[in-house]
Amino acid sequence: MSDDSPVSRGFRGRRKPESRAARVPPGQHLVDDFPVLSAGPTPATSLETWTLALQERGSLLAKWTWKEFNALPQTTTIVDIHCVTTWSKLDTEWSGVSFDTLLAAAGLMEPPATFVMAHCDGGYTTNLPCEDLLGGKGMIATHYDGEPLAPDHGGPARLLVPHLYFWKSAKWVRRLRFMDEDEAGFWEANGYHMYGDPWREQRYTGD
Ligand SMILES: Nc1nc2c(c(=O)[nH]1)N[C@H]1C(S)=C(S)[C@@H](COP(=O)(O)O)O[C@H]1N2
Ligand SMILES: [Mo]
Repeated sequence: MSDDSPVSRGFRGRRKPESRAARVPPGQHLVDDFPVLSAGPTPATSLETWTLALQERGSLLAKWTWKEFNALPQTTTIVDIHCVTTWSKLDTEWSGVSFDTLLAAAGLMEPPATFVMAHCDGGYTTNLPCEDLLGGKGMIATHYDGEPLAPDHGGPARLLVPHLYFWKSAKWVRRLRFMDEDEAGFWEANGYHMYGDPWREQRYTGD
């Protein structure tokens, strides 16, 4: 179809708003600001003592200091995020280290277990299938919109798993603990869904 065809022009004209709406999961609405949702106070962690660890059954698989972590290959991604409290935000830009890169840096060919629990400063936890972090689907983000991640949004580093409800994107993450069986994290033990797919509206236990 040629570029000056009225059919093509009309199609493109309608397409943009439609495609934005198509990116909003059921029961969600778009916001332009970036709300802060935290179950407790924002912890203050010194970059001198910050470490990120991979752990399995009580044993340490790998650990990076802030300096070591930032020397790992970095990736940038632009994704839509969906909070269970019904706000969604399109085209958010994040940089950091993908879970794939982290595994490789730890000398692991694949995750050593089926599930993972993210542990954070302040005590927050959330559980995920490892599969949901693979293939570029999950990362440890240190930058938002080209700037170091603000403390309220999880700085210095947070998990980012945008295809699941945003409570799975653990702020101030410090440790990923591999688990053979799925265990409930903080919100999951308080009535939220174990998986949390926004496209299937898996908000609460039983959804
Ligand atoms: N450590 C920690 N991570 C957390 C939370 C929290 O309370 N503590 N809240 C979760 C919830 S419910 C949401 S919606 C997002 C909010 O991230 P934001 O404050 O950057 O918007 O962080 C998630 N990660
Ligand atoms: Mo949330």
